[in-house]
Amino acid sequence: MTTETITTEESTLTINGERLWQSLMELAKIGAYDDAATGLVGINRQSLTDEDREGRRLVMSWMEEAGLDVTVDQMGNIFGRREGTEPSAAPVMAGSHIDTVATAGAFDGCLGVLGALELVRSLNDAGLQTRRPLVIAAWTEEEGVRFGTDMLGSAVAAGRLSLDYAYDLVDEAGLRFGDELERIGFMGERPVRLDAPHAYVEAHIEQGPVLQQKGLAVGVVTGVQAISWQKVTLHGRAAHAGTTPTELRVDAGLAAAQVIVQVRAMVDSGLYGQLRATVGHVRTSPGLPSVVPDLAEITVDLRNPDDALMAKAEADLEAFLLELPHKQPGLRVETKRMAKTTAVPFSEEIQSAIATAAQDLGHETMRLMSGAGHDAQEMAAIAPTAMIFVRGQYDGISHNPREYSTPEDCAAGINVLAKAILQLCV
Ligand code: HGY
Ligand code: MN
Ligand code: MN
Repeated sequence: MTTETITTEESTLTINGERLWQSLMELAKIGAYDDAATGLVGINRQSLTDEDREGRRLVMSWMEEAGLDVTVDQMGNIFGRREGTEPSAAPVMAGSHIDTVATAGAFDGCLGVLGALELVRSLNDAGLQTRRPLVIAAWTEEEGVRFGTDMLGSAVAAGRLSLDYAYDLVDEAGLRFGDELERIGFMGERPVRLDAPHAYVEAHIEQGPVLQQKGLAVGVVTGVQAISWQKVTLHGRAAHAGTTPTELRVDAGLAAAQVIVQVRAMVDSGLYGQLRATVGHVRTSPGLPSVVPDLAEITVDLRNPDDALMAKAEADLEAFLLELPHKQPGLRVETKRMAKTTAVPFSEEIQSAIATAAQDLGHETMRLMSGAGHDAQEMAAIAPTAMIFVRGQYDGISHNPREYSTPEDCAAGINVLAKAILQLCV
């Protein structure tokens, strides 16, 4: 088949929505489990697990079938490169992640990686070549739920975090990131520090209710809000739940509950702008009905679009934690930073490339900020970057097996990605 180079920004390519959907459903089979809470099939493909290795191998085989030059870097980030007519030109990059939380749906991250792959497949079908090279990325440990720091692979590639920091992270079972990366065979040779691409565009399911409420299939993402994750460990004293007088108790479970109530009170106070807060992980020990817990381990996830108000929330939470031992003498409080990212604005230029692409394809869009963290926020540090959101159904629920977008909306979002990328590749 002859290849024709795409030379004008008016070029339009229609992706194969059916093939995209098939690939999404195929990848979703890896890590599938019966979710008791929803009665649906969920996905648990946490990073560097055997399931993740299987998913990685499948996506790499698809990249190779599409003729991409596939490389893996020192963080296990996977890259597929499609050469352009000008190999020395800085590439345009598109991608996301294929690792999932433990109770995931089929779209978070995967839509961005498989959507970029569908663009390549469609370029191949059309016999088209771009001037700039095109690179697809699948980033390691975007979710952060196994090793405790989110956007890990892209943060090291873009230079915010070090390889040593990442390698020494450990999971709940004490398994070290670097060892697990070695174990699954994805500690690649490619140096992890990325040369700045010409641009980076990430398509992602919105994971929130806004596009559905507005009746829009596609949104243009203006940036990402600040994220703060910390682990708080409360040390009390184990004692008999019946014989020990209340005034002699040092109840770690009570202290954990006080923190959970406090973070919601901070949100409701209105003193921290659009603060969002969740204590997602709670573990008490020994976890027995007749024993006052001597240990409680919780995680505190704070989100805020305003860095100054995030800092105020973190400082006020720290002050509250310091007060806890005065409420229960003998209580000891330990905190450990897990993740911290500032609010990140996306490139106006890339946002308008996306908005123009959507408009040319007849899609009405809106600009919205991302409530979730994404690899794009790391790439924004080294290249003009923005994101495309695809409407989610059921109030945009995500990090839950109910996460869903329609084949039509997925195709719409990836057609916009294709058009925006082609404009940027010229
Ligand atoms: O937590 C987040 O915002 C993202 O899903 N890692
Ligand atoms: Mn994601
Ligand atoms: Mn996620």
